[in-house]
Amino acid sequence: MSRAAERLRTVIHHLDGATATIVSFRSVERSECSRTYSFDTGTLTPEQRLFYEENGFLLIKNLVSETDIDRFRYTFHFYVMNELRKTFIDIEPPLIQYCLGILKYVECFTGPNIMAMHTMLINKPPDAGDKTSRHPMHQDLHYFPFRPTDRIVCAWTAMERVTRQNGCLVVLPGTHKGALQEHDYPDWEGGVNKMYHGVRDYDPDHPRLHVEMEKGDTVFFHPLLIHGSGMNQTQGFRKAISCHYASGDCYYIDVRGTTQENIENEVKELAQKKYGMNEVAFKDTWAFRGRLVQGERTSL
Ligand SMILES: O=C(O)CCC(=O)C(=O)O
Repeated sequence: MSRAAERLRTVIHHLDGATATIVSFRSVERSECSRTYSFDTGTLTPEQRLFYEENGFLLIKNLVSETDIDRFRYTFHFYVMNELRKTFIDIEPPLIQYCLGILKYVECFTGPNIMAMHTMLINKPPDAGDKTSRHPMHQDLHYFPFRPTDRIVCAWTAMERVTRQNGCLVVLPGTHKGALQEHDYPDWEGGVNKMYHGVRDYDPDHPRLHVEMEKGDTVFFHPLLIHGSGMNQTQGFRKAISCHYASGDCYYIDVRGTTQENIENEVKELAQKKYGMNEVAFKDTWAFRGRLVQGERTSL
């Protein structure tokens, strides 16, 4: 057996051993020695699991069909047109269909009980020359008042060919093994987007990868993975659809006094301004959006 194959076998054996020792998800996060980022459900190959364990992301080619993507795209277009005319249209059903369609993969990261916490159709505009179409390097966990970290995953699907030219995702492989870092608005000339916080300090020499994708390709990534996206230098809107999932066994935490306090305050301010909600808690803004999509929920 080659050294690489032997190493793969050892790591997978270790991962599955660790998975078998899981008593509850809470105990996994508290016990560093049994930390694992994926489950053996039979969907991912050992190589794919190992890749995710080591890099914090995994690209699955051609996961969402062209027909489905075109349907999401059409609904989005219809939604925007109706928004302009101030007519209400429910965009939820197609987005939920997206969330439901990829659960076989999602459960490899969350386990069998799955909540869809946040679904987005990301319509990245052509850059107007001020570089505001960039998304600063960040960790998604900054926005989440729930844990454990390793049972949260983002799925991000390209709705068209996504390249460096139109602002593909950029990831720093392996950074999911680090801690949640301080985030704030980047010191960029030109301008920044509301709530687009970035990691204050990260190693500028850390290897970075531009994740170029074809329509329907989907990348799954860990909430501590440092990632962002570049400028859209084309004339078109670059479209992607994404969903953040969490295990139904995740639980809310109080982020007061942590690095997440700044985003909590900003979200509360927005809820006050936009909806006149004075007493809304950060976790309520998530509880309101989260939906059970498979299995059971215990506390989210
Ligand atoms: O779609 C993009 O440009 C970036 C998305 C992203 O980083 C996120 O949603 O966390």
